[in-house]
Amino acid sequence: MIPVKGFAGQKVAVLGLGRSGLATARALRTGGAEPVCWDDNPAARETAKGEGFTCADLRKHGAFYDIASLIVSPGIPHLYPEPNPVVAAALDAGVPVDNDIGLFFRSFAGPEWNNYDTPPRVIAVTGSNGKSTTAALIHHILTEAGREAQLAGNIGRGVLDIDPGGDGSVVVLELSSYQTELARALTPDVAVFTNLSPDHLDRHGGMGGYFAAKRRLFAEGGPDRAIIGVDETEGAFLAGQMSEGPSDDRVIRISVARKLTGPGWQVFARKGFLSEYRKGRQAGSIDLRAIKGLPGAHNHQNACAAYAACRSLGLAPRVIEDALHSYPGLPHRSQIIAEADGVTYVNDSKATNVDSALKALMAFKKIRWICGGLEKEGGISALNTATGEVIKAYVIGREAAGFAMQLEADTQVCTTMSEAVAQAMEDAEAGDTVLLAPAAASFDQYDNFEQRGDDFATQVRRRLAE
Ligand code: UMA
Repeated sequence: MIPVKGFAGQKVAVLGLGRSGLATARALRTGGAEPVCWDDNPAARETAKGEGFTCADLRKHGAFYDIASLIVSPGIPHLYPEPNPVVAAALDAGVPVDNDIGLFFRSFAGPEWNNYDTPPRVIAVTGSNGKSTTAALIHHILTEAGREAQLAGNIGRGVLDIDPGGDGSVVVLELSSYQTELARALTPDVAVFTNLSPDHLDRHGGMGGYFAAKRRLFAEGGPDRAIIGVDETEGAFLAGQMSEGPSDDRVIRISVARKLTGPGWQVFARKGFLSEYRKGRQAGSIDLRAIKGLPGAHNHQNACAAYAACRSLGLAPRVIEDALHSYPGLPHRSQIIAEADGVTYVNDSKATNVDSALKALMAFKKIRWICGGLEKEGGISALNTATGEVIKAYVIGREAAGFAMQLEADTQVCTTMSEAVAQAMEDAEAGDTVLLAPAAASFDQYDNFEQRGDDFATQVRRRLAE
Protein backbone atom coordinates (compact mmCIF):
# COMPACT_ATOMS: atom_id res chain seq x y z
CA MET A 1 0.00 0.00 0.00
CA ILE A 2 1.06 3.61 -0.61
CA PRO A 3 0.13 5.59 2.53
CA VAL A 4 -1.45 8.90 1.52
CA LYS A 5 0.62 11.93 2.50
CA GLY A 6 -0.51 15.41 3.37
CA PHE A 7 -3.74 14.76 5.26
CA ALA A 8 -2.57 13.52 8.69
CA GLY A 9 -5.12 14.45 11.33
CA GLN A 10 -7.63 15.67 8.73
CA LYS A 11 -10.94 14.25 7.56
CA VAL A 12 -11.03 13.19 3.91
CA ALA A 13 -14.28 12.14 2.26
CA VAL A 14 -14.25 9.02 0.06
CA LEU A 15 -17.11 8.59 -2.42
CA GLY A 16 -17.50 5.09 -3.87
CA LEU A 17 -16.34 2.01 -2.00
CA GLY A 18 -15.44 -0.41 -4.77
CA ARG A 19 -11.92 -1.48 -5.71
CA SER A 20 -10.42 2.00 -5.91
CA GLY A 21 -12.49 3.52 -3.07
CA LEU A 22 -11.67 0.91 -0.46
CA ALA A 23 -7.98 0.95 -1.38
CA THR A 24 -8.08 4.74 -1.03
CA ALA A 25 -9.77 4.62 2.39
CA ARG A 26 -7.14 2.15 3.65
CA ALA A 27 -4.26 4.23 2.28
CA LEU A 28 -5.68 7.42 3.83
CA ARG A 29 -6.05 5.75 7.21
CA THR A 30 -2.48 4.39 7.09
CA GLY A 31 -1.26 7.88 6.22
CA GLY A 32 -2.90 9.28 9.35
CA ALA A 33 -6.04 10.80 7.82
CA GLU A 34 -9.58 10.06 8.95
CA PRO A 35 -11.60 8.78 5.98
CA VAL A 36 -15.31 9.60 5.98
CA CYS A 37 -16.90 7.20 3.51
CA TRP A 38 -20.03 7.07 1.39
CA ASP A 39 -21.40 4.82 -1.32
CA ASP A 40 -24.90 5.05 -2.80
CA ASN A 41 -25.16 1.28 -2.37
CA PRO A 42 -25.89 0.25 1.27
CA ALA A 43 -24.12 -3.12 0.80
CA ALA A 44 -20.85 -1.35 -0.09
CA ARG A 45 -21.20 0.82 3.04
CA GLU A 46 -21.63 -2.31 5.16
CA THR A 47 -18.41 -3.76 3.72
CA ALA A 48 -16.55 -0.56 4.60
CA LYS A 49 -18.00 -0.51 8.10
CA GLY A 50 -16.81 -4.09 8.47
CA GLU A 51 -13.26 -2.77 8.01
CA GLY A 52 -13.86 -0.18 10.71
CA PHE A 53 -14.45 2.84 8.43
CA THR A 54 -16.86 5.61 9.36
CA CYS A 55 -19.69 6.09 6.88
CA ALA A 56 -21.69 9.33 6.75
CA ASP A 57 -24.31 10.64 4.35
CA LEU A 58 -22.26 13.25 2.50
CA ARG A 59 -25.34 14.47 0.63
CA LYS A 60 -26.66 16.11 3.81
CA HIS A 61 -26.46 19.87 4.31
CA GLY A 62 -23.23 20.85 6.09
CA ALA A 63 -21.61 17.43 5.62
CA PHE A 64 -18.46 19.04 4.19
CA TYR A 65 -17.80 21.69 6.83
CA ASP A 66 -14.71 19.94 8.29
CA ILE A 67 -13.64 17.88 5.26
CA ALA A 68 -10.25 18.65 3.63
CA SER A 69 -10.88 16.94 0.28
CA LEU A 70 -13.30 14.63 -1.54
CA ILE A 71 -11.87 11.57 -3.30
CA VAL A 72 -14.19 10.21 -6.00
CA SER A 73 -14.20 6.75 -7.61
CA PRO A 74 -13.82 6.75 -11.41
CA GLY A 75 -17.20 5.18 -12.16
CA ILE A 76 -19.07 8.01 -10.40
CA PRO A 77 -19.94 11.03 -12.58
CA HIS A 78 -18.19 14.19 -11.38
CA LEU A 79 -19.22 16.54 -14.20
CA TYR A 80 -21.31 15.03 -17.03
CA PRO A 81 -24.08 14.01 -17.54
CA GLU A 82 -24.38 15.61 -14.09
CA PRO A 83 -22.27 15.43 -10.93
CA ASN A 84 -23.23 12.89 -8.30
CA PRO A 85 -25.02 14.82 -5.47
CA VAL A 86 -22.04 14.29 -3.14
CA VAL A 87 -19.66 15.80 -5.70
CA ALA A 88 -22.09 18.70 -6.20
CA ALA A 89 -22.16 19.27 -2.43
CA ALA A 90 -18.32 19.34 -2.24
CA LEU A 91 -18.11 21.79 -5.14
CA ASP A 92 -20.74 23.93 -3.44
CA ALA A 93 -18.74 23.94 -0.20
CA GLY A 94 -15.50 24.78 -2.05
CA VAL A 95 -13.88 21.50 -1.04
CA PRO A 96 -11.19 20.22 -3.50
CA VAL A 97 -12.27 17.18 -5.49
CA ASP A 98 -9.59 14.64 -6.40
CA ASN A 99 -9.18 10.91 -7.01
CA ASP A 100 -6.85 8.08 -6.05
CA ILE A 101 -4.57 8.86 -9.00
CA GLY A 102 -3.98 12.40 -7.73
CA LEU A 103 -3.26 11.06 -4.23
CA PHE A 104 -0.89 8.45 -5.69
CA PHE A 105 1.26 10.97 -7.55
CA ARG A 106 1.49 13.14 -4.44
CA SER A 107 2.35 10.25 -2.14
CA PHE A 108 4.49 7.81 -4.13
CA ALA A 109 7.95 9.34 -3.56
CA GLY A 110 9.47 8.61 -0.13
CA PRO A 111 12.57 9.81 1.76
CA GLU A 112 14.18 6.39 1.14
CA TRP A 113 14.46 7.38 -2.53
CA ASN A 114 17.46 9.56 -1.59
CA ASN A 115 19.44 6.36 -1.01
CA TYR A 116 18.42 4.72 -4.28
CA ASP A 117 20.77 4.51 -7.27
CA THR A 118 17.78 4.71 -9.63
CA PRO A 119 14.57 6.30 -8.34
CA PRO A 120 11.35 4.44 -9.21
CA ARG A 121 9.75 5.43 -12.51
CA VAL A 122 6.07 5.63 -13.40
CA ILE A 123 4.78 4.79 -16.87
CA ALA A 124 1.15 5.80 -17.42
CA VAL A 125 -0.83 4.49 -20.40
CA THR A 126 -4.03 6.03 -21.71
CA GLY A 127 -6.02 5.90 -24.98
CA SER A 128 -9.37 4.56 -26.15
CA ASN A 129 -8.32 1.04 -27.07
CA GLY A 130 -5.36 -1.15 -26.28
CA LYS A 131 -4.35 0.52 -23.04
CA SER A 132 -4.80 -2.62 -20.93
CA THR A 133 -2.79 -4.74 -23.35
CA THR A 134 -0.11 -2.07 -23.71
CA ALA A 135 0.20 -1.65 -19.94
CA ALA A 136 0.24 -5.41 -19.33
CA LEU A 137 2.79 -5.86 -22.12
CA ILE A 138 5.12 -3.21 -20.67
CA HIS A 139 4.81 -4.88 -17.26
CA HIS A 140 5.54 -8.30 -18.80
CA ILE A 141 8.59 -7.09 -20.74
CA LEU A 142 10.06 -5.34 -17.69
CA THR A 143 9.50 -8.39 -15.50
CA GLU A 144 11.04 -10.70 -18.10
CA ALA A 145 14.00 -8.34 -18.28
CA GLY A 146 14.51 -8.73 -14.54
CA ARG A 147 13.19 -5.30 -13.53
CA GLU A 148 10.95 -4.99 -10.47
CA ALA A 149 7.58 -3.84 -11.88
CA GLN A 150 4.02 -3.39 -10.62
CA LEU A 151 0.81 -2.98 -12.65
CA ALA A 152 -2.25 -1.03 -11.44
CA GLY A 153 -5.01 1.44 -12.32
CA ASN A 154 -7.92 0.86 -14.68
CA ILE A 155 -6.64 -2.67 -15.27
CA GLY A 156 -8.30 -3.74 -12.00
CA ARG A 157 -6.04 -2.82 -9.09
CA GLY A 158 -6.42 0.47 -7.21
CA VAL A 159 -3.21 2.50 -7.57
CA LEU A 160 -2.88 3.04 -3.81
CA ASP A 161 -2.98 -0.71 -3.32
CA ILE A 162 0.53 -1.29 -4.74
CA ASP A 163 3.75 -1.61 -2.72
CA PRO A 164 6.14 1.33 -2.28
CA GLY A 165 8.69 1.46 -5.09
CA GLY A 166 12.11 -0.17 -4.64
CA ASP A 167 15.45 0.92 -6.11
CA GLY A 168 15.17 0.85 -9.92
CA SER A 169 11.56 -0.34 -9.87
CA VAL A 170 8.82 0.68 -12.31
CA VAL A 171 5.10 1.22 -11.80
CA VAL A 172 2.94 0.76 -14.89
CA LEU A 173 -0.47 2.43 -14.68
CA GLU A 174 -3.39 2.04 -17.04
CA LEU A 175 -5.42 5.24 -16.77
CA SER A 176 -8.93 5.82 -18.12
CA SER A 177 -10.32 9.20 -19.14
CA TYR A 178 -12.45 9.15 -15.97
CA GLN A 179 -9.22 8.98 -13.97
CA THR A 180 -7.10 11.50 -15.91
CA GLU A 181 -9.90 14.07 -15.99
CA LEU A 182 -10.15 14.40 -12.23
CA ALA A 183 -6.65 13.78 -10.83
CA ARG A 184 -5.14 16.91 -9.26
CA ALA A 185 -1.60 15.59 -9.75
CA LEU A 186 -0.53 13.69 -12.89
CA THR A 187 3.23 13.39 -13.12
CA PRO A 188 4.33 10.14 -14.81
CA ASP A 189 7.91 9.87 -16.09
CA VAL A 190 6.68 8.28 -19.30
CA ALA A 191 3.18 8.88 -20.70
CA VAL A 192 1.66 6.76 -23.46
CA PHE A 193 -1.33 7.63 -25.70
CA THR A 194 -2.37 4.64 -27.80
CA ASN A 195 -5.20 6.00 -29.97
CA LEU A 196 -8.52 7.83 -29.84
CA SER A 197 -12.02 6.83 -30.93
CA PRO A 198 -15.44 7.76 -29.49
CA ASP A 199 -16.21 6.19 -26.09
CA HIS A 200 -17.70 7.36 -22.77
CA LEU A 201 -18.95 10.51 -24.52
CA ASP A 202 -21.80 10.98 -22.02
CA ARG A 203 -19.21 11.35 -19.24
CA HIS A 204 -17.15 13.96 -21.08
CA GLY A 205 -19.77 16.09 -22.82
CA GLY A 206 -18.66 14.86 -26.26
CA MET A 207 -15.49 14.06 -28.16
CA GLY A 208 -13.69 17.31 -27.32
CA GLY A 209 -14.16 16.72 -23.60
CA TYR A 210 -13.05 13.11 -23.96
CA PHE A 211 -9.80 14.09 -25.72
CA ALA A 212 -9.21 16.93 -23.24
CA ALA A 213 -9.50 14.44 -20.37
CA LYS A 214 -6.82 12.19 -21.89
CA ARG A 215 -4.61 15.12 -22.90
CA ARG A 216 -4.30 16.13 -19.24
CA LEU A 217 -1.89 13.21 -18.72
CA PHE A 218 0.57 15.03 -20.98
CA ALA A 219 -0.29 18.67 -20.38
CA GLU A 220 -0.44 18.64 -16.56
CA GLY A 221 2.79 16.92 -15.57
CA GLY A 222 5.13 17.28 -18.53
CA PRO A 223 6.47 13.70 -18.73
CA ASP A 224 10.14 13.19 -19.65
CA ARG A 225 9.03 11.05 -22.54
CA ALA A 226 5.70 11.05 -24.41
CA ILE A 227 4.84 8.05 -26.59
CA ILE A 228 2.00 8.97 -28.89
CA GLY A 229 -0.01 7.09 -31.49
CA VAL A 230 -0.30 9.50 -34.42
CA ASP A 231 -2.76 7.59 -36.60
CA GLU A 232 -5.64 9.90 -35.60
CA THR A 233 -5.66 13.68 -35.88
CA GLU A 234 -5.85 14.04 -32.11
CA GLY A 235 -2.66 12.00 -31.59
CA ALA A 236 -0.81 13.94 -34.31
CA PHE A 237 -1.97 17.19 -32.70
CA LEU A 238 -0.86 16.05 -29.24
CA ALA A 239 2.57 14.95 -30.53
CA GLY A 240 2.97 18.35 -32.16
CA GLN A 241 2.05 20.11 -28.92
CA MET A 242 4.52 18.07 -26.88
CA SER A 243 7.54 18.54 -29.15
CA GLU A 244 9.81 21.47 -29.91
CA GLY A 245 10.41 20.29 -33.48
CA PRO A 246 10.90 17.26 -35.73
CA SER A 247 14.12 16.13 -34.02
CA ASP A 248 12.85 16.48 -30.45
CA ASP A 249 13.14 12.92 -29.16
CA ARG A 250 11.18 13.53 -25.97
CA VAL A 251 8.27 12.44 -28.16
CA ILE A 252 8.26 8.96 -29.67
CA ARG A 253 5.65 8.77 -32.42
CA ILE A 254 4.06 5.41 -33.14
CA SER A 255 1.96 4.25 -36.11
CA VAL A 256 0.47 1.16 -37.68
CA ALA A 257 -0.85 3.11 -40.67
CA ARG A 258 2.34 4.35 -42.31
CA LYS A 259 6.10 4.45 -42.29
CA LEU A 260 7.19 7.36 -40.10
CA THR A 261 10.16 9.34 -41.31
CA GLY A 262 12.19 12.28 -40.02
CA PRO A 263 15.05 12.99 -37.66
CA GLY A 264 13.12 12.23 -34.44
CA TRP A 265 12.34 8.98 -32.65
CA GLN A 266 9.64 6.75 -34.11
CA VAL A 267 8.34 3.20 -33.91
CA PHE A 268 5.95 1.86 -36.52
CA ALA A 269 4.61 -1.47 -37.73
CA ARG A 270 3.83 -2.24 -41.37
CA LYS A 271 2.76 -5.62 -42.75
CA GLY A 272 3.58 -7.18 -39.39
CA PHE A 273 7.12 -5.80 -39.06
CA LEU A 274 7.98 -3.39 -36.26
CA SER A 275 10.71 -0.82 -36.99
CA GLU A 276 12.38 1.70 -34.72
CA TYR A 277 14.12 4.73 -36.19
CA ARG A 278 16.06 7.33 -34.24
CA LYS A 279 17.95 10.27 -35.74
CA GLY A 280 17.24 8.85 -39.21
CA ARG A 281 18.82 5.47 -38.46
CA GLN A 282 17.13 2.14 -37.90
CA ALA A 283 17.70 1.06 -34.30
CA GLY A 284 15.57 -2.07 -34.13
CA SER A 285 13.20 -4.36 -36.04
CA ILE A 286 10.92 -7.25 -35.00
CA ASP A 287 8.77 -9.67 -37.00
CA LEU A 288 5.47 -9.44 -35.11
CA ARG A 289 3.63 -11.96 -37.30
CA ALA A 290 5.11 -14.87 -35.38
CA ILE A 291 3.87 -13.61 -32.01
CA LYS A 292 0.72 -15.59 -31.23
CA GLY A 293 -0.38 -13.50 -28.25
CA LEU A 294 -0.59 -10.29 -30.32
CA PRO A 295 -2.71 -10.91 -33.45
CA GLY A 296 -3.79 -8.09 -35.77
CA ALA A 297 -2.80 -4.50 -36.49
CA HIS A 298 -4.40 -3.23 -33.27
CA ASN A 299 -2.12 -5.50 -31.24
CA HIS A 300 0.84 -4.43 -33.36
CA GLN A 301 0.06 -0.87 -32.27
CA ASN A 302 0.11 -2.05 -28.65
CA ALA A 303 3.44 -3.77 -29.32
CA CYS A 304 4.87 -0.54 -30.81
CA ALA A 305 3.76 1.48 -27.77
CA ALA A 306 5.12 -1.06 -25.27
CA TYR A 307 8.37 -1.39 -27.24
CA ALA A 308 8.81 2.39 -27.24
CA ALA A 309 8.10 2.65 -23.50
CA CYS A 310 10.67 -0.04 -22.71
CA ARG A 311 13.24 1.45 -25.11
CA SER A 312 12.80 4.78 -23.34
CA LEU A 313 13.85 3.02 -20.12
CA GLY A 314 16.97 1.71 -21.87
CA LEU A 315 16.00 -1.91 -22.60
CA ALA A 316 17.68 -3.50 -25.63
CA PRO A 317 15.55 -4.42 -28.70
CA ARG A 318 16.48 -8.12 -28.43
CA VAL A 319 15.38 -8.30 -24.77
CA ILE A 320 12.03 -6.74 -25.71
CA GLU A 321 11.59 -9.09 -28.68
CA ASP A 322 12.15 -12.18 -26.52
CA ALA A 323 9.59 -10.96 -23.98
CA LEU A 324 6.98 -10.23 -26.70
CA HIS A 325 7.14 -13.89 -27.68
CA SER A 326 6.34 -15.05 -24.15
CA TYR A 327 3.46 -12.57 -23.59
CA PRO A 328 0.53 -14.71 -22.41
CA GLY A 329 -2.22 -12.20 -23.33
CA LEU A 330 -4.99 -10.81 -21.15
CA PRO A 331 -8.32 -12.49 -20.50
CA HIS A 332 -11.13 -11.24 -22.77
CA ARG A 333 -8.75 -9.52 -25.23
CA SER A 334 -8.03 -11.51 -28.41
CA GLN A 335 -7.73 -14.47 -26.02
CA ILE A 336 -7.53 -17.87 -27.66
CA ILE A 337 -9.62 -20.01 -25.33
CA ALA A 338 -9.68 -23.25 -27.35
CA GLU A 339 -8.54 -24.87 -30.59
CA ALA A 340 -10.37 -27.99 -31.74
CA ASP A 341 -10.86 -29.72 -35.11
CA GLY A 342 -9.09 -26.87 -36.84
CA VAL A 343 -11.45 -24.24 -35.37
CA THR A 344 -10.02 -21.49 -33.17
CA TYR A 345 -12.17 -19.92 -30.45
CA VAL A 346 -11.31 -16.33 -29.52
CA ASN A 347 -12.73 -14.34 -26.61
CA ASP A 348 -12.58 -10.58 -27.28
CA SER A 349 -15.40 -9.63 -24.91
CA LYS A 350 -13.49 -6.43 -24.12
CA ALA A 351 -14.44 -5.23 -27.63
CA THR A 352 -17.24 -3.18 -26.06
CA ASN A 353 -17.33 -0.53 -28.78
CA VAL A 354 -17.44 -0.45 -32.57
CA ASP A 355 -13.81 0.58 -32.98
CA SER A 356 -12.37 -2.27 -30.93
CA ALA A 357 -14.66 -4.80 -32.64
CA LEU A 358 -13.52 -3.48 -36.04
CA LYS A 359 -9.95 -4.15 -35.03
CA ALA A 360 -10.76 -7.69 -33.93
CA LEU A 361 -12.57 -8.35 -37.23
CA MET A 362 -9.47 -7.27 -39.12
CA ALA A 363 -7.17 -9.52 -37.07
CA PHE A 364 -8.69 -12.90 -38.01
CA LYS A 365 -9.77 -14.85 -41.10
CA LYS A 366 -12.96 -16.87 -41.84
CA ILE A 367 -14.86 -15.50 -38.89
CA ARG A 368 -18.02 -16.79 -37.25
CA TRP A 369 -18.77 -13.63 -35.33
CA ILE A 370 -20.73 -13.49 -32.07
CA CYS A 371 -21.77 -9.86 -31.51
CA GLY A 372 -24.45 -7.66 -29.99
CA GLY A 373 -25.50 -6.28 -26.63
CA LEU A 374 -26.22 -2.78 -25.45
CA GLU A 375 -25.56 -0.51 -28.42
CA LYS A 376 -23.40 2.57 -27.80
CA GLU A 377 -23.85 6.11 -29.10
CA GLY A 378 -22.97 6.48 -32.78
CA GLY A 379 -24.59 3.23 -34.01
CA ILE A 380 -22.93 0.16 -35.46
CA SER A 381 -23.12 0.76 -39.22
CA ALA A 382 -19.33 1.33 -39.38
CA LEU A 383 -18.91 -2.38 -38.65
CA ASN A 384 -20.08 -3.13 -42.19
CA THR A 385 -16.77 -1.80 -43.52
CA ALA A 386 -14.85 -4.66 -41.87
CA THR A 387 -16.99 -7.75 -42.36
CA GLY A 388 -15.05 -9.06 -45.38
CA GLU A 389 -13.82 -12.07 -43.40
CA VAL A 390 -17.15 -12.68 -41.64
CA ILE A 391 -18.86 -15.85 -42.85
CA LYS A 392 -21.82 -15.31 -40.55
CA ALA A 393 -22.81 -13.14 -37.57
CA TYR A 394 -24.62 -14.63 -34.57
CA VAL A 395 -26.29 -11.77 -32.73
CA ILE A 396 -26.90 -11.79 -28.97
CA GLY A 397 -28.47 -9.24 -26.61
CA ARG A 398 -31.94 -8.12 -25.64
CA GLU A 399 -32.11 -5.93 -28.76
CA ALA A 400 -30.56 -8.59 -31.01
CA ALA A 401 -33.11 -8.19 -33.81
CA GLY A 402 -32.50 -4.43 -34.09
CA PHE A 403 -28.72 -4.96 -33.97
CA ALA A 404 -28.88 -7.67 -36.66
CA MET A 405 -30.92 -5.47 -39.00
CA GLN A 406 -28.05 -2.99 -39.22
CA LEU A 407 -25.51 -5.63 -40.34
CA GLU A 408 -25.00 -6.42 -44.01
CA ALA A 409 -23.31 -9.81 -43.40
CA ASP A 410 -25.25 -13.10 -43.27
CA THR A 411 -26.86 -12.83 -39.84
CA GLN A 412 -28.74 -15.02 -37.38
CA VAL A 413 -30.58 -13.59 -34.37
CA CYS A 414 -29.61 -15.83 -31.44
CA THR A 415 -30.33 -13.53 -28.45
CA THR A 416 -28.51 -15.71 -25.90
CA MET A 417 -24.83 -16.65 -25.73
CA SER A 418 -25.81 -20.28 -25.37
CA GLU A 419 -27.68 -20.30 -28.67
CA ALA A 420 -25.02 -18.26 -30.46
CA VAL A 421 -22.21 -20.58 -29.39
CA ALA A 422 -24.24 -23.71 -30.23
CA GLN A 423 -25.08 -22.42 -33.71
CA ALA A 424 -21.59 -21.12 -34.48
CA MET A 425 -20.03 -24.42 -33.40
CA GLU A 426 -22.48 -26.40 -35.50
CA ASP A 427 -21.69 -24.29 -38.57
CA ALA A 428 -17.91 -24.02 -38.08
CA GLU A 429 -15.49 -25.83 -40.38
CA ALA A 430 -11.73 -26.40 -40.10
CA GLY A 431 -9.89 -23.11 -40.59
CA ASP A 432 -12.71 -20.97 -39.15
CA THR A 433 -12.41 -18.69 -36.13
CA VAL A 434 -15.37 -18.37 -33.75
CA LEU A 435 -14.89 -14.85 -32.45
CA LEU A 436 -16.74 -13.11 -29.62
CA ALA A 437 -16.28 -9.38 -30.35
CA PRO A 438 -19.60 -7.82 -29.30
CA ALA A 439 -19.14 -4.15 -30.38
CA ALA A 440 -21.52 -3.32 -27.53
CA ALA A 441 -21.71 -3.06 -23.76
CA SER A 442 -22.76 -6.15 -21.82
CA PHE A 443 -25.07 -4.64 -19.23
CA ASP A 444 -28.34 -5.78 -20.87
CA GLN A 445 -27.46 -9.41 -20.07
CA TYR A 446 -24.38 -9.42 -17.80
CA ASP A 447 -22.86 -7.46 -14.91
CA ASN A 448 -19.76 -6.66 -16.98
CA PHE A 449 -17.72 -7.70 -20.02
CA GLU A 450 -15.71 -10.17 -17.94
CA GLN A 451 -18.83 -12.14 -17.06
CA ARG A 452 -19.87 -12.15 -20.74
CA GLY A 453 -16.45 -13.45 -21.80
CA ASP A 454 -16.49 -16.11 -19.09
CA ASP A 455 -19.92 -17.24 -20.26
CA PHE A 456 -18.61 -17.58 -23.83
CA ALA A 457 -15.58 -19.58 -22.68
CA THR A 458 -17.68 -21.84 -20.45
CA GLN A 459 -20.20 -22.56 -23.23
CA VAL A 460 -17.45 -23.37 -25.73
CA ARG A 461 -15.51 -25.63 -23.37
CA ARG A 462 -18.64 -27.42 -22.18
CA ARG A 463 -19.73 -28.20 -25.73
CA LEU A 464 -16.22 -29.30 -26.75
CA ALA A 465 -16.17 -31.68 -23.77
CA GLU A 466 -19.55 -33.26 -24.71
N1 UMA B 1 -21.27 4.18 -6.93
C1 UMA B 1 -21.95 5.15 -6.22
N2 UMA B 1 -22.67 6.08 -6.91
C2 UMA B 1 -22.75 6.09 -8.27
C3 UMA B 1 -22.04 5.10 -8.99
C4 UMA B 1 -21.32 4.16 -8.28
O1 UMA B 1 -21.90 5.18 -4.98
O2 UMA B 1 -23.41 6.98 -8.84
C5 UMA B 1 -20.49 3.19 -6.19
C6 UMA B 1 -20.93 1.77 -6.45
O3 UMA B 1 -22.01 1.40 -5.62
C7 UMA B 1 -19.66 0.97 -6.17
C8 UMA B 1 -18.55 1.97 -6.43
O4 UMA B 1 -19.14 3.25 -6.62
O5 UMA B 1 -19.59 0.50 -4.85
C9 UMA B 1 -17.83 1.54 -7.68
O6 UMA B 1 -16.92 2.51 -8.10
P1 UMA B 1 -16.31 2.37 -9.56
O7 UMA B 1 -17.41 2.15 -10.56
O8 UMA B 1 -15.40 3.50 -9.79
O9 UMA B 1 -15.56 0.96 -9.50
P2 UMA B 1 -14.21 0.47 -8.79
O10 UMA B 1 -14.50 -0.90 -8.29
O11 UMA B 1 -13.64 1.44 -7.84
O12 UMA B 1 -13.29 0.28 -10.06
C10 UMA B 1 -12.60 1.41 -10.59
C11 UMA B 1 -12.68 1.35 -12.13
N3 UMA B 1 -14.08 1.38 -12.54
C12 UMA B 1 -14.54 2.28 -13.43
O13 UMA B 1 -13.86 3.12 -13.93
C13 UMA B 1 -15.99 2.19 -13.80
C14 UMA B 1 -12.03 0.08 -12.63
O14 UMA B 1 -12.01 0.11 -14.06
C15 UMA B 1 -10.61 0.00 -12.11
O15 UMA B 1 -10.03 -1.22 -12.52
C16 UMA B 1 -10.59 0.11 -10.57
O16 UMA B 1 -11.24 1.34 -10.18
C17 UMA B 1 -9.18 0.14 -9.99
O17 UMA B 1 -8.49 1.28 -10.38
C18 UMA B 1 -12.95 -0.79 -14.71
C19 UMA B 1 -13.69 -0.08 -15.83
O18 UMA B 1 -14.76 -0.55 -16.21
C20 UMA B 1 -12.21 -1.96 -15.37
N4 UMA B 1 -13.17 1.02 -16.39
C21 UMA B 1 -13.79 1.70 -17.51
C22 UMA B 1 -13.37 1.10 -18.83
O19 UMA B 1 -12.31 0.45 -18.90
O20 UMA B 1 -14.10 1.31 -19.83
C23 UMA B 1 -13.36 3.17 -17.51
